[in-house]
Amino acid sequence: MTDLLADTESRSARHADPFPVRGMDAIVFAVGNAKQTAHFYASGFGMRLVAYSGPETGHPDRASYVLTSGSARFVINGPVKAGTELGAHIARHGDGVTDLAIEVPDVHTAYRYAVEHGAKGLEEPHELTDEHGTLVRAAIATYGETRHSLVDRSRYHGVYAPGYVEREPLVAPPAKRYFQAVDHCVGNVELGRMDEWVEFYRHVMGFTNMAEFIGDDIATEYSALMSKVVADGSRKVKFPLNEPAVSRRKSQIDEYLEFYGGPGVQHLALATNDIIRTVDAMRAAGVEFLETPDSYYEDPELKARIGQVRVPVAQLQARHILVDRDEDGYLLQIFTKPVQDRPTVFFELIERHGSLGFGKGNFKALFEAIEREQERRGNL
Ligand code: TYF
Ligand code: FE
Repeated sequence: MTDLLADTESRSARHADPFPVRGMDAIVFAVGNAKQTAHFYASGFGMRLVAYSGPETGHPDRASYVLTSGSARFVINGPVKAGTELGAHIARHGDGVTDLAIEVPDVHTAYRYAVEHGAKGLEEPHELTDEHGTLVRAAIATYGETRHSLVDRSRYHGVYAPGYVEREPLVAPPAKRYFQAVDHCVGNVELGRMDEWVEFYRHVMGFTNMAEFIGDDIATEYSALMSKVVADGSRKVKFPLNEPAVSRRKSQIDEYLEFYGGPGVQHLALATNDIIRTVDAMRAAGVEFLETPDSYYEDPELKARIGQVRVPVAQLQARHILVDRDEDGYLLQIFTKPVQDRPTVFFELIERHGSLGFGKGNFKALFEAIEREQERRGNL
């Protein structure tokens, strides 16, 4: 009996998550013109503007717009005067992502664990309080000038955070949201540094490797990049990491690193449960997607590989939606073109039906589509 208990205890200790997370809290963007970017995510991505902070609310240096779609939250920050650090960040990188904020049950414990395991602390745990409750925050550094804020909002009931006011939508949100969650957030790091960053997430946050990766073989054949995926114990937070691979062509990751001025967030995947409707709505609103040649859909191999999916292949083909199947199920996915003039940040829409992967079967078609765009820009 005692033995059995001891055994159960050691087993649960072994399986205890060293860094429990609740999910992504927010994707924080730094942009030159927050008002116009907020409009883009409202009109193009169907997001609802819910909160605002800026000069009118006691922040003379910046404007911040908070938009949501289901559990996904974007915070758009832009400078409102000359000479700010935010403005200098934008001068260095262009518009981009500054913070992949993670919601945790206990900020103090998470921050201490991360710093003790080698993270650089950027903000010690601190409380922010207003009439809606208390929010706890801290922040650690990750690749490039990107950070992970750690946020506990379990005792906060306001619309976003102290210092923000509720704000009515700019554009009437669509009757049905276009996406309901952030599926994964991808970082680009320098040549030869991917494994260091995988180790960083393993040590600092207790994340583990997921099965999907792009190794040397695929890299030299067609992708010009290598990739590994780390995730928290519950798989709610998934961070693929890319590095350029040496190949005959200039890697899309090198193009990113050159135009962003260093490592940073490359793409954000948004989970939808109706990719057909979402792509139609976003395209109608002017969002541009990568194109996939008809040969992808006409390949007899495709039908054999994917089997039966919820819509006829013709409907996917008409919209350039990609499809992949693995042992757990299938997924539908599509990629936008970069959402700013620099070839840096882009989005993915993903509709999962069992598959936990990232579209391994589509890597070739996807990377060919990305390279066609790179060539059009004169960067190949
Ligand atoms: O997140 C992923 O792994 C997929 C595939 O530069 C991918 O979306 C990987 C690397 C890349 C673009 C897409
Ligand atoms: Fe992805």
